[in-house]
Parts: sequence; structure tokens; C-alpha cells
Amino acid sequence: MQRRTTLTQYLIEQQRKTQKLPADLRLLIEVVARACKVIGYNVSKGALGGVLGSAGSENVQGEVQKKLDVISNEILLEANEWGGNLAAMASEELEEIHPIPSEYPQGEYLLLFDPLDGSSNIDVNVSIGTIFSVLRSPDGVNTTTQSFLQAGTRQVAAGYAVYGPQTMLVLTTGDGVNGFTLDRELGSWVLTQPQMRVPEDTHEYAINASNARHWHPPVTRYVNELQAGADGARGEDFNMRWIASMVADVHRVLTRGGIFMYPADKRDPSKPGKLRLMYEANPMAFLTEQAGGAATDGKRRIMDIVPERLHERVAVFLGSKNEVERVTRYHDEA
Ligand code: P6P
Repeated sequence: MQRRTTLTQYLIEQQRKTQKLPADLRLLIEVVARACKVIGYNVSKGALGGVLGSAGSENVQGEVQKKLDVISNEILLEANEWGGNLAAMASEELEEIHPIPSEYPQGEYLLLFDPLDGSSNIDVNVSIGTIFSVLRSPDGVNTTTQSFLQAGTRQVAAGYAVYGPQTMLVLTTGDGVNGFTLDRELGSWVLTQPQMRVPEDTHEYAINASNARHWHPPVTRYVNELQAGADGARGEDFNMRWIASMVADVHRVLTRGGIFMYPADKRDPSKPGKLRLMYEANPMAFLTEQAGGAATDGKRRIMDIVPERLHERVAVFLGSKNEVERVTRYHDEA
């Protein structure tokens, strides 16, 4: 019988091998992974669980909250309050940081998450996911919002769960990227894609092309070349995918290469794109770089950006290194 490595076994072996995975961080990852199992279970019930449709409220982003957005947020908050390894949490669904209730001990880590990303796809049964990022709190029991405002290079772990045909957890603790598939019979995350790598070149790009008239010239130049294919400067054909669920689109990029783009555009200079830096772009950038890819905002390495606000947005170009470098160069040349 083939020996299958579970997430628990992988994390214990990582701790032993690298001496860089503290027990508290290992516990935190296990708790988040267990919460993602519960979220995946609720997602998979769909209409049978009465969890589809709108919650009748808006989140801090002004977006209509789906019932599953609220349920997923509660699952992550409740799962992570008691462990004693967190100083505080931050969520896309909460305007302010979420302190650890006084009845529980505090720890040194900060957990940030988008509890259910891609929620516009929930009601149409298209893959969605949970994204999380882990930082250390520099301020211990005096943790404030300011404690969270650290560059992505300060992340000690990041990952996502994708609720699709398979439920998968993709994780980095700074020593490469590993993919785990949920064995529903055993309830275990099983290592199925060890050391995931993003090919440096690709023939596949992901962007919401309906925004083309709003793009800045470097993006228009880059996408036009891809669309010209073999008849144009690139001399080869490209294919396009857009699932409108960052977790699903990025999972494809980490699995077979590609470039994922959500650029800033001319509509609102104060809003550099749609995606959030701290709990979408940074964790995905950490995973992408750990898998040999690149991630910029068109000009800067995403993980070098020092946040000014918890929910600030950032333009995202991530994936196959040679394509990210090309579109970034086009921004420099503009
Ligand atoms: P659009 C989902 O709402 C999300 O935040 C990401 O998961 C996804 O990549 C993007 O927005 C899709 O945006 O404008 O194509 O609907």
C-alpha cells in the first residue's frame, strides 16, 4: 500500500527537518486547515444546507455578503480564538481587527484571511476558496491594527483552500509549496502535489477582458500582443481563462503555469485594482514566489509593499516569471 503523507505528518517532519516551524505555528496551520474542512463541508451542501444566496448585509468593502461569506468568517474566527497562538485576527469581512477574547491566552501570531473568496460564484456552483496569511505580532498583548501593517516578506506562512471538484489545501511555510487533497473518508489532508513549481514560461493568461477599455497602456500593449498570437510580435498563440475566483485562477497558475492579472485601471486612481493586499495579494504572492514564479503590482514586487491600511487594494500580476517580468517591463517603459 502506497505510504501517504498527511498534513500533520508533513508539518511534524518540516519542524524536525528545518527547525524553522515552531510548534505554535504548526498548531495554527492545523487549526486553519481544520476550519477549511468545515467551510468546505458547508460549501458542498449548497442549497441542501440553505446556505446559498445573500445574507442581506454588506461587508467593509461595500460588497453584498453571501450567507456562506458570513458562515465561513464565523467558522475561522471561532476555530482560532482559543488556541493560544494568536495575538489577533483580520478578515476581509470585518472592518476592524478581531482581538482574542480575554478568556483565552494570547500568542505571537497574526492571522489574516479572506474567508470565502470568489463568492459571486457560490450560487452558480463554481470553485471558490479560503485564503490565509500568517505574520508575527511585533506588539504582543498590545496588538493593534498597526501591528498588522507589515510587508508581505514578513509572512511566516500562507495558503489557500480551494473548494472545487477536489477540496485542496495549498501551503507554504517558506520552504516551497505543497498541495494536499482532502480525503473525505478519513477527513485527512493528504500530500498529493509536493513541491509545486510554476513554469517560467506560459501560453495561458487570466484577466477580466471586459475591462479592456479602462486599462492603462502597458496592460493594453501586453494583452494585445497575447491576443495577436502567432500573427503578432510574440509569434506564438496564447489561451485565456477567467474564472473570477482568484483562488481557482491562481491554483491553475501554480499547477500548470500562467499569468494572473487584476490591473489598476483608469476608472478610479484611488483604487489600484480590486484585490486586497494583505489577505489576497500577499499570500498568493508568497506562494507564487515560493513556487518559482513572480508577483508585482506592475512596478513593485508585491511582497515589498509596506501597507498603510488594513484593507488597501493593489494591482496584481503574478505567475510565470518571464511573463510577469515582461508586463512589468512594459510598465517601466511607459
Ligand atoms: P471580477 C472575487 O470577487 C474576486 O475578489 C477575486 O476572487 C476574483 O479574481 C475577482 O474578484 C473577480 O473580479 O471583476 O472579474 O468580477
